Amino acid sequence: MATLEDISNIEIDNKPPAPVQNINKPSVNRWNISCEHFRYKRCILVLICIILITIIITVPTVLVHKRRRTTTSTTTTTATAITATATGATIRTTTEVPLYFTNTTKWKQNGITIFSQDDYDEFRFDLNPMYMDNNEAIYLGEISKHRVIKIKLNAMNFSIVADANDTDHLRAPTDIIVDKKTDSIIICDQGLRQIIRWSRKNVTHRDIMISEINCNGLAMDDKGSLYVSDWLKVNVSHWELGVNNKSFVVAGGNGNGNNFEQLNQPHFLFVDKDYSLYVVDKSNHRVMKWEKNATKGIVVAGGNRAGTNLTQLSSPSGIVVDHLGNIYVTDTNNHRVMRWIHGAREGSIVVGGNGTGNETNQLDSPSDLVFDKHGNLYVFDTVNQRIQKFCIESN
Ligand SMILES: *[C@@H]1O[C@H](CO)[C@@H](O)[C@H](O)[C@H]1NC(C)=O
Ligand SMILES: *[C@@H]1O[C@H](CO)[C@@H](O)[C@H](O)[C@H]1NC(C)=O
Ligand SMILES: *[C@@H]1O[C@H](CO)[C@@H](O)[C@H](O)[C@H]1NC(C)=O
Ligand SMILES: *[C@@H]1O[C@H](CO)[C@@H](O)[C@H](O)[C@H]1NC(C)=O
Ligand SMILES: *[C@@H]1O[C@H](CO)[C@@H](O)[C@H](O)[C@H]1NC(C)=O
Ligand SMILES: *[C@@H]1O[C@H](CO)[C@@H](O)[C@H](O)[C@H]1NC(C)=O
Ligand SMILES: *[C@@H]1O[C@H](CO)[C@@H](O)[C@H](O)[C@H]1NC(C)=O
Ligand SMILES: *[C@@H]1O[C@H](CO)[C@@H](O)[C@H](O)[C@H]1NC(C)=O
Ligand SMILES: *[C@@H]1O[C@H](CO)[C@@H](O)[C@H](O)[C@H]1NC(C)=O
Ligand SMILES: CC(=O)N[C@H]1CO[C@H](CO)[C@@H](O)[C@@H]1O
Repeated sequence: MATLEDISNIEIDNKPPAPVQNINKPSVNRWNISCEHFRYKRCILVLICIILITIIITVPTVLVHKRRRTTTSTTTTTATAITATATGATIRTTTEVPLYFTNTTKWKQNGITIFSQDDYDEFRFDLNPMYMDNNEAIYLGEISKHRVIKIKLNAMNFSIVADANDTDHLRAPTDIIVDKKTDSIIICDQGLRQIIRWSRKNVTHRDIMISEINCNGLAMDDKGSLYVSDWLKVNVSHWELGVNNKSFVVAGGNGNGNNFEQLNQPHFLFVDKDYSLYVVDKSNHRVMKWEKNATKGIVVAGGNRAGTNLTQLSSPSGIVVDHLGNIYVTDTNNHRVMRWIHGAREGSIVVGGNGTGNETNQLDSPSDLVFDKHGNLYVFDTVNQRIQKFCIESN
């Protein structure tokens, strides 16, 4: 039996029949390109440490009251900054978001391909979902391959965590979450109309958590409650599993439409620390925010029909919301990633927006997005069948 150790070390031989592939393609060099800011940041950290040590050594000897006060304030500020960086990715809702993003954080416009699905020989348009796990690996749901693969961020290898050529167990994973408490992957299995929990310790151990649901997207809050978007019922339901299996509608549920209490193709979801739910309302080309217990949503991005203006989105899919309430959304049919500052009437382009194509500054129908703890952005670039990494440039 495969254990967690096996999976995380990618010990292929000990796993049940799961094809593991190594990508030995030219991307080896690209993979090893680290973002320059890392080195820069590290240098700054080292400098700060040196300064701190110097200060600590100097302060007791120089007993000038005023100077000591200045030193104290410097130390406090630095310590806060370091803490913020260290705890950057601890608040976990749908995905991990660094806490130090500002209204003007920028990313390099040219992406690095860290993974590509070279083995496909036909055109596919799967809005594959991603999940960032502990900044060490990205889980990618491959919808038409009926499986979830784990891509390690520091190596060229990737492993298939939940293989499902056996379509009795997994068919079309449209969204994924890693649940650390139970050490499992929770998969929205649209093909089999269920939410399943797949153990990472024992890959043959699976539980059906919710059945008969036409799930599109998934989110989990810090209490472990699940939120599931249902494209057919056009609602998002909230589930407290294990306790009483109680569920209730938290968004939509009023049929297809574009009123504030309606949705049209609810897709990916995000829950923030106040339990506000962000729903990518795909066919309304907008993002809705449903505050806890709200009976209708608020348009927080798009909502001006499909189009390419900065006030518009066109069939958006992926979403991440940072601690400022700024929204990052993949504007799929505009081939770009947008940021909508909290309360803004229009968005700004984060990356892409240079037409369709496979150049490094282009995207072609991006589906999902995730960030690592350094703030680097990863986008699943659907038609190009690759994951692009965009290094953070400035904060
Ligand atoms: C799953 O399907 C792929 C492609 O059809 C094949 O290469 C692979 O060997 C299959 N794996 C298993 C375990 O059957
Ligand atoms: C970021 O933008 C929001 C909305 O415009 C504003 O309220 C906030 O003060 C800005 N934050 C900073 C640090 O500029
Ligand atoms: C990839 O995996 C192979 C065997 O599974 C191993 O020999 C190799 O060192 C791994 N490469 C990296 C970069 O981890
Ligand atoms: C793994 O899970 C399967 C199915 O639940 C079970 O039959 C098997 O005993 C488990 N193996 C281990 C080592 O726990
Ligand atoms: C909740 O649902 C799960 C899966 O259907 C089931 O195994 C469990 O017994 C249920 N628990 C309660 C309290 O109904
Ligand atoms: C909302 O979705 C759930 C799960 O699919 C379903 O059971 C329920 O009937 C729906 N409710 C409404 C009001 O649409
Ligand atoms: C939301 O509703 C629940 C019961 O449905 C209630 O216990 C809770 O206090 C409400 N929260 C707010 C913020 O109104
Ligand atoms: C897009 O913006 C331009 C310039 O601001 C404006 O002329 C045009 O009407 C806008 N289009 C739509 C569909 O809003
Ligand atoms: C990029 O697109 C061009 C034009 O469509 C094509 O010729 C080329 O093979 C593509 N490159 C890759 C790496 O797919
Ligand atoms: C809209 C637009 O032109 N976006 C970007 C295209 O790519 C270059 C870099 O190659 C960026 O500078 C643009 O902002």
